[in-house]
Amino acid sequence: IEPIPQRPALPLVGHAFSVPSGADGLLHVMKEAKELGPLFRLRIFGNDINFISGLDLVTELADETRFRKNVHPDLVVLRAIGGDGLFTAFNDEPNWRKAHDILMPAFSLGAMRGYHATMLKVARELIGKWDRAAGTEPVDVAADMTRLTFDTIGLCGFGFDFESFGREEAHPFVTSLSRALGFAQEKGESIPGTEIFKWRQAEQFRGDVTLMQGLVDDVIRQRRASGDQSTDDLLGRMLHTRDAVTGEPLDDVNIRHQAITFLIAGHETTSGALSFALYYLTKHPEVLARAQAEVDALWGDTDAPEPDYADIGKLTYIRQVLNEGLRLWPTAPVYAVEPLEDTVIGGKYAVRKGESLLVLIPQLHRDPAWGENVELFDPDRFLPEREDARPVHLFKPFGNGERACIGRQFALHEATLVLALLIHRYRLIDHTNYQLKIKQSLTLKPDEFTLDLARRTAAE
Ligand code: MNH
Repeated sequence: IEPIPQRPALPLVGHAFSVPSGADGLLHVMKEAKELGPLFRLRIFGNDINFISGLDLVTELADETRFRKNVHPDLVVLRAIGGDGLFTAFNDEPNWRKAHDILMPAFSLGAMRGYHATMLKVARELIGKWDRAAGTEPVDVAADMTRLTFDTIGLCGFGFDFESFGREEAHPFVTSLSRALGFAQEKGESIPGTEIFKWRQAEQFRGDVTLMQGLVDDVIRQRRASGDQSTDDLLGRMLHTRDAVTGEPLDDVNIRHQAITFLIAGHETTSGALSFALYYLTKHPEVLARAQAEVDALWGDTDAPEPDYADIGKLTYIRQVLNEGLRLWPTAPVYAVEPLEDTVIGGKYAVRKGESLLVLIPQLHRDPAWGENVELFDPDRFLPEREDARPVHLFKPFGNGERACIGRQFALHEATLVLALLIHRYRLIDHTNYQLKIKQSLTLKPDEFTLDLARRTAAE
């Protein structure tokens, strides 16, 4: 048995003062992982955090007979928003399995067929906005991707139109959410005990949570009042189906938690994934050209393509581009597991039952098993014929095991459709010679990334 690698720590504060806040904190721990290895420990005010980033350890930790999801301190803070909703539920809360079983059918590959037309409708609203901007003014990429993904989950999941493209500013839910996530993140990073000095922010946080809950309650009330009994979307399933095991439906408080969870989890990460993909396409003209060749082969140079459901499966290179973006910047950059019993990992490190083991996904995605030049954006890493050769746990943007992302197919269907439509229609003009700056508010996005657009002509 060997001690877990860590730098010398100061008394009481440990390593707290050497870790910068926000996205710089993520870059800092990525750099530490490069120097200290696939497992290292930070001590923050007496709390140990174990960072895992090597393929072998991630593979070992994927074994669900030995490890399960850990609701780490940042997620505990989020329970003030999502309660026992799927994302923030403790493993032993009965509502997790109940909701999981009730909602799974709404996320099958087949279910995507039902969402396709709605996803397309929202994509066309984005295109309407970008057409007006083309040649006139730059677009704020992440802000518009957030408009798109938020409206999409609102309509597909809840039959509710947030009308984000009709607003100058972000929807109030999105504004409250980003402030609340910022507060939650700061709380996780701050010196224990100093929260009491942040009463003003704490009050703001409570107000933001109240706004989000109020909005969700309105959406649920409207559906109930409509008398609509269908079970075609997330809300319909939650309101009108019963759990097969207990024969019970979800209770009202839990439906509210699930609804908030889906409105959040269903848009933030997909928005970031689309933004990173557009960033990398802008910086890699040869990749963009191949991607455009793929969409042109499907839709020609028509002004008004009519993508159908089956087209999405044919856009394999677009999917590779999205995957490669998620490799370099997995927009939900960590997930945590805990041992079911005291155990030894990596053959030599003792860890305790319930201890938080944080998988640092961006660093796993730079493991030497990816080959040389791991920083290079190269969608060919995801060529279909290379998929089988890749170790199963080398690519984990959607987490692990039964607590992995339920919305994965949804995110990929939506993102593939939208990315394909955008590059079919526009030239992406890097008018600021943008240098990637990562913004982190729990999820990752390129910060202040704007593009000038021009409509493509047949020759381009
Ligand atoms: Mn999603 C869990 C990443 C899109 C709904 N998601 C997770 C986890 C990761 C993740 C990682 C595991 C977290 C953990 O172990 O603590 N999710 C993503 C990424 C995208 C994404 C990178 C887009 C790209 N997620 C979506 C979409 C939805 C969604 C879209 C809904 C429509 N995700 C969830 C839910 C969970 C989750 C719900 C929690 C599942 C569970 O624990 O049962």
